[in-house]
Amino acid sequence: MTAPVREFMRHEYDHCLNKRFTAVANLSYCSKMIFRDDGFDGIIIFTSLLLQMGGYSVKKTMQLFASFVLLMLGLGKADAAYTLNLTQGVTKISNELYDLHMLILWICVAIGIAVFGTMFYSIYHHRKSKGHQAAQFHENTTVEIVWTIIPTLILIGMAIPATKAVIDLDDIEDTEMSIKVTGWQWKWEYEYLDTGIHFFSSLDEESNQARQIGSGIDPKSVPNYLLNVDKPLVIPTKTKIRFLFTAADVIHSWWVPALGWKKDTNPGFINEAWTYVEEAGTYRGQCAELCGRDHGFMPIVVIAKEPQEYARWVEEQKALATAAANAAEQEWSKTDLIEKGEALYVNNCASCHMADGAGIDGTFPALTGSAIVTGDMNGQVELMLNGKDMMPAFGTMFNPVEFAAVATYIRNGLGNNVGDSIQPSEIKDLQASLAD
Ligand code: HEC
Ligand SMILES: [Cu+2]
Repeated sequence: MTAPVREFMRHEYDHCLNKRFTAVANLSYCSKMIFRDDGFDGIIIFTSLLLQMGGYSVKKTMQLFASFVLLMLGLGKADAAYTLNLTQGVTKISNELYDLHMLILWICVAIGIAVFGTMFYSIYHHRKSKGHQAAQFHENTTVEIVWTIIPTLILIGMAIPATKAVIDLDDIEDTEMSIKVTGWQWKWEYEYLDTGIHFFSSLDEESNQARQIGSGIDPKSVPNYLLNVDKPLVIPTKTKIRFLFTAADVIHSWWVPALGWKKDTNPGFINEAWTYVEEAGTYRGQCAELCGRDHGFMPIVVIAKEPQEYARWVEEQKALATAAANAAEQEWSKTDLIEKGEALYVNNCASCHMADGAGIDGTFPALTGSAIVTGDMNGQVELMLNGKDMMPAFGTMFNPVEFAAVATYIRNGLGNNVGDSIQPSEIKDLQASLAD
């Protein structure tokens, strides 16, 4: 903001505060936050004029309205979480949508002012007490043609940019890479179709612990509470990326506000979208479809990296995949499996079977003392591989080591004491037969 405008504004604020302003005015004072270079000068001067009018003529109502406008502007700029407007986002399409939104908003504001202005003007100036008489005509062809043509032109004027934006939203031509996103109760699966990178992304451990009833952990002490994941989706900046969306159980919806759109993920369907992120950064979102008990606990984190850094990340992931494949070939001790399995259980099974394995009566069976868990290993492994009703299929969700670890843990933890274990190499063969 330019210095004269800043000066003008400060004067206006002080002026207002000296007058009859009370709590609302003090709140509107927050909007001093807009004393930044953000191109809001015009709106600010306009609002100040309103304030001035408020001070001198129409008094209270106008003052309240003016301070409310300032309040919105002020808080909006001061804290992104409380902004009332659409976020501008960080992608080509989000900016286009934002511009469209602002254009339509201002058209509506202009229409509103014109229509209500005329109306209030007429009501006030042509009132009966002044001796005005109602005109007694109807059916005026010229007026009817005018009030049909003008709105039609306005609608066409709005439809042109809107159609362009909708077409751009669907334009998945020339994408440079594709990522398949699958919604699960309650996590996200990401498959990079070009490099074969594949992982699941669930609520981070800290949020997960804090959210448990009676955890005693203050959610405010957890950074990005319920908006953080164990493994974020990493994408390159300045690259046109195609997303394919589907779901494995119920309908979910993948929503990262900074990307500008939200897509439903439906079982049996594939939806498409694309993005082109301009700036490196961390962008957070959530599942936006009511998808069951833990709907509120499936956040999304997208980390956009510069292309070279992204390439480095891809190499790291490939190395990790090789290491995991090697680990699956090794012989694992029962103790190591149980230790690894416990952490995996907390993140992947406890939301249904409960942290202590007690389940929820009538919905999720207890694993403690379960006939399947204490029975034949093959029966339990088969159920975990293929799933059953509400029990998700973990066949592809875990790598062989992870699968063997959880399978071993539930038999030797949660109050069970079966004593046996299963090797990752056996799981690997079972998974391979699943893929056929
Ligand atoms: C979305 C909720 C959900 C999650 C998450 C889940 N399960 Fe289940 N699980 C179920 C349901 C429901 C059943 C009952 C299935 C049936 O018999 O129809 C079940 C059954 C089981 C059974 C058989 C128990 C019995 O006595 O019938 C085992 C074993 C099991 N789950 C293990 C696991 C493991 C291990 C995990 C984590 C890797 C897990 N489940 C994650 C919902 C879940
Ligand atoms: Cu969901």
